[in-house]
Amino acid sequence: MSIVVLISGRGSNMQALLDAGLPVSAVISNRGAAKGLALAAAQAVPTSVLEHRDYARREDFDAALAAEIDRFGPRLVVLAGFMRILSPAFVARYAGRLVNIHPSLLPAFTGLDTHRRALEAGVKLHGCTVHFVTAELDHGPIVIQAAVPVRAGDTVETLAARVIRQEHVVYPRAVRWFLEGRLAVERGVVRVADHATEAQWVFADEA
Ligand code: NHR
Ligand code: GAR
Repeated sequence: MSIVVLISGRGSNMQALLDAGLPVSAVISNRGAAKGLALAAAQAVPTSVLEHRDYARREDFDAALAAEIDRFGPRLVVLAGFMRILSPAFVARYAGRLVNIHPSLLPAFTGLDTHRRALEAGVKLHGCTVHFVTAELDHGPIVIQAAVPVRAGDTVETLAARVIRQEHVVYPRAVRWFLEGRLAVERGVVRVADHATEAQWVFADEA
């Protein structure tokens, strides 16, 4: 009943999952330089690195990644700041047990550089979304969202800092729901069984 976490960088979402006591059996990065690897190792979590540049084709990388994940037999695969688009074959292999956290209120601002684009668009609410991963980038069923205000004078850095605090709130909650077997997807809509106290949304009107 474990999870494998895929990272590319800092690993603060990975850390939030560990801090929540969730059963992380391995952390895998596509970049040997990812800071999160050292964080995981310091907590005795097994780590591995598969440099995507070592693979000629995207499908070759994805096949090697799947083989590495499967060594740990996880119930759920969690993308936490993982920056490689995954092929349809990879997504199909983990259908219904692969989740991502995206730094925007989807379906707005799919893709990269979300905070800059949100500021340029002048939106007044921004946030993050945990979603099941499907072959279409950032379009899978939505598990939970957190909204934060966009404040006058915000920069990419101040806005990103406000959003990531909420990422660390909603991602552990979503993963725990999954492991408790409480998530159901019906016609693309995710519902949580028996969540009298925990909502599928967060508003955070704070610094
Ligand atoms: N794969 C699929 N099939 N579907 C999704 O929804 C995915 C996915 C892989 C990653 C995370 C994601 C995000 O939350 C994610 C969702 C990377 C890129 C990207 O363009 C886009 C979205 C996301 C992650 N990556 C470039 C690539 O060529 C590389 C960029 C880089 O290395 O810095 O893969 O936004
Ligand atoms: C997070 O903000 C996450 O939502 C975002 O990258 C950051 C990773 O931080 N993910 C993406 O942009 C995916 N394309 P972390 O490494 O500290 O968790």
